[in-house]
Amino acid sequence: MNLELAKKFYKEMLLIRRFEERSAMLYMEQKIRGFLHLYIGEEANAVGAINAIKDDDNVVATYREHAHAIMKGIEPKRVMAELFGKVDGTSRGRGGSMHIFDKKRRFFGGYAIVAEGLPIATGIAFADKRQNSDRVTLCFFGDGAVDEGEFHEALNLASLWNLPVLFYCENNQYSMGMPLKLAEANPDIAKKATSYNIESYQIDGMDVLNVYDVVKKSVNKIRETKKPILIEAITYRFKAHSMYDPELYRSKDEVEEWKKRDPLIVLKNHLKNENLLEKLNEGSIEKEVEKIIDEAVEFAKNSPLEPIEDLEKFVYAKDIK
Ligand SMILES: Cc1ncc(C[n+]2csc(CCOP(=O)(O)OP(=O)(O)O)c2C)c(N)n1
Ligand SMILES: [Mg+2]
Repeated sequence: MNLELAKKFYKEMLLIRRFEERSAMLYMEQKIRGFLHLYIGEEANAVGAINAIKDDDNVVATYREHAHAIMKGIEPKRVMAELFGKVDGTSRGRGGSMHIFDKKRRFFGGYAIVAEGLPIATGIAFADKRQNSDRVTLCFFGDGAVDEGEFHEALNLASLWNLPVLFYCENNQYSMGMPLKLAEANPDIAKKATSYNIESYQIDGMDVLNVYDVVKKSVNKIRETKKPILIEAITYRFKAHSMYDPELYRSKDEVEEWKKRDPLIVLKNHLKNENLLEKLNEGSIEKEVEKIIDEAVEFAKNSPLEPIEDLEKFVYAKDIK
């Protein structure tokens, strides 16, 4: 195992965990308003997958996207400012939690509509292909998106036109309160790719090292062949769907069972098995992470609201640099 990489992944997963926990607290204090969907439990996916692509590659995500934005290189303080609705946020505070976007970092959203990112990712890959670029588009979506026509349309066109997209399904087994097995005639999502002549893999989405390896190989292959691949990562969200969900559709025992496979624990177990756990320095990583989160919150609190006279700016593309 590469110890430096494992340490990096641990720190990044912890950063996301603490970012989300703090966001929930700030939501209760009404510093953050609107919708808020937490990624706690699913960290291995954004961390493993985005570490396996290049800076210049594209990422498209869902409304549960704080982690993906941070992993794509957007500073946590700018993501936090967006959650606060402040002008230093990535979308000047106009989008909030579900609409993080950063063209320079090639982070193309943040979408409130289920499955909205899939056709957009396909379109971005189409543009890259026409410009003879080497980029790959990594498109995250939930198991709920598979119920939508957009999933099937996007997969069909990406395959037909040989587009460089990695479709990455974060199968946390629920779409709000709807269990996957009650929504899909065939809940095997990876298998659905076969109908579109797309290669696919079902993987353990709680193991960051595994996610990193499979995505790395898949992205290399996509760059070479220009054909899409689909990955279905089996994962779990430890918290409610959003801040308004009383979680009546699953038992506490089920949640506790999944917590035994917390991605932070899974990674620590890998280190333990190789007698490397004491080299992790958990305490100092925790302190470093705490500092980043404190600074992000301070920055967001101090950032102003957008002045009212700017309201008509950035409505049309001509205002966007
Ligand atoms: C087209 C559309 N239909 C319904 C909704 C309401 N809705 C918001 S989140 C959600 C669940 C989606 O679940 P999934 O894709 O599995 O993502 P997860 O929340 O589990 O990450 C639904 C149905 C929506 N936003 N868009
Ligand atoms: Mg889901």
